[in-house]
Amino acid sequence: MTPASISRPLVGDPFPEGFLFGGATAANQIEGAYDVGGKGLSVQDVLPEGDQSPPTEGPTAGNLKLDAIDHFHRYREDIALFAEMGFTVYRFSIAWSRIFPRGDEEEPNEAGLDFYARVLDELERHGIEPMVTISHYETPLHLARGYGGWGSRQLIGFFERYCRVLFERFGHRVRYWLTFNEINAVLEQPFMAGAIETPLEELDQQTLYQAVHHQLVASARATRLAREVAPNAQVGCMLLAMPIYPLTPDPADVLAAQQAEQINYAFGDVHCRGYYPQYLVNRLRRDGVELEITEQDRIDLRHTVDFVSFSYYISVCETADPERRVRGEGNFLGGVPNPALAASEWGWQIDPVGLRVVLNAYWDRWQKPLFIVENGVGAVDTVVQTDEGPTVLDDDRIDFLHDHLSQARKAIADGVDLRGFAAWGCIDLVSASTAQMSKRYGFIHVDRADDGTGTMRRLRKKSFHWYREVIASHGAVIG
Ligand code: BGP
Repeated sequence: MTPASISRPLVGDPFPEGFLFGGATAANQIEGAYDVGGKGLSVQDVLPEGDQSPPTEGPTAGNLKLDAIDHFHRYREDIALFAEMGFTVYRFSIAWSRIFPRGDEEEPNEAGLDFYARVLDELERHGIEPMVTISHYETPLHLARGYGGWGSRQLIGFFERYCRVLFERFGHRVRYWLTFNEINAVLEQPFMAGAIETPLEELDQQTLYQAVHHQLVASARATRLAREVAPNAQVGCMLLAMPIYPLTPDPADVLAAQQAEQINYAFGDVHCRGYYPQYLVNRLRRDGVELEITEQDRIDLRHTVDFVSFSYYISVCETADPERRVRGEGNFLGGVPNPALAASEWGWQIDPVGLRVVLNAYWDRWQKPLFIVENGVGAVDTVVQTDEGPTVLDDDRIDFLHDHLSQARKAIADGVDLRGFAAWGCIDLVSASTAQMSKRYGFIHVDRADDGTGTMRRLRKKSFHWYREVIASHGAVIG
């Protein structure tokens, strides 16, 4: 990916030409049809409560992801709605277990490939640029239970085989590829993100960081492979971005925040620099972790990414004072709460300026084009009757997205090379952390409740019309 033009916009200018606006989803949160067309089980099919309770033996009634929002059968209708909003990019994931049902087969499942070929047909028909996440918290369950998940080096080979199939089949149709969704999340979510069934409290650092290493090598190998098989493809890493502020100006807090931040930076550093940063090497050594890194691993890691993509929802604080180090309520993404910020209904603190902080920090650090591939707010929505029919008057969601886009635009004016914005959960979907339907992010309402009832009818919310204007004006309506 070549650097953006040297003429950067000034504050108040519209988003740069070619800036992509759209939305993002993940297969396990929208498709449903969990056992249709030869699909195998993924780790999500045994997580009926997200990360709120341990995995079940097999799929159970009440796991909303099994049917999700039935996008598998309604993708045409959904993509037509995205097109109506004017999306120029749509990020979705390919379910690994649709392509390799167990994960360790030699040959792919053609029915699974056919589904995504049809999704791509539809996007092409509407002129929407696809962006594909290769692994979005949906490792085949067999790789978790038969191999110990990403703790096993063998997964690198299985992942590479899966990537080869994707690049060979779709490399000429898909320009933007993301390897692992929120790759740093494995540190907090070993099962969802790393297919490791041992609970975090019982998991030793050695196994955890070895799994991290395997994913980093797999990601680099995917990048290398893309260059061979699909030369027009651009491969990006995908990070969970979460700026960590010092809780107070006490230098001890500033240092604690910096050290906590490094743990997340390490993932981007490896992807962008091609080797482990010294601070991580030293820290692991201090903690008695001895990574098994082969010579070939080191060579593979040198295949650095073309761009950096990330999700952004919240910022958190850190302190050196153990008494004040109390995690906030927000599930999935913890951290010490910031006394200056309000929170969403799920306890996620809302910090638009933090997005500008992240954008500047990432750009300064890595000098790679950036892409915001997730941002939004999970909220309870109420369907109301209006003269134009039923809708959701989601002004809070509009304000949230407006304020974040506004900060993104300011970061561009600061000099950041930002290429696009994909709103998370552009259509209501099943939450990753809580597996609820009621935690809604979409511009499009889906009639399905937490108890699984509902018609699955799609409805345009007020934010649907707002986002259409944002895109039509190429962001000029953003203050
Ligand atoms: C990110 C995940 C997404 C998505 C989002 C919102 O961490 O990449 O899959 O779900 O968070 O989180 P939640 O669904 O828990 O509200």
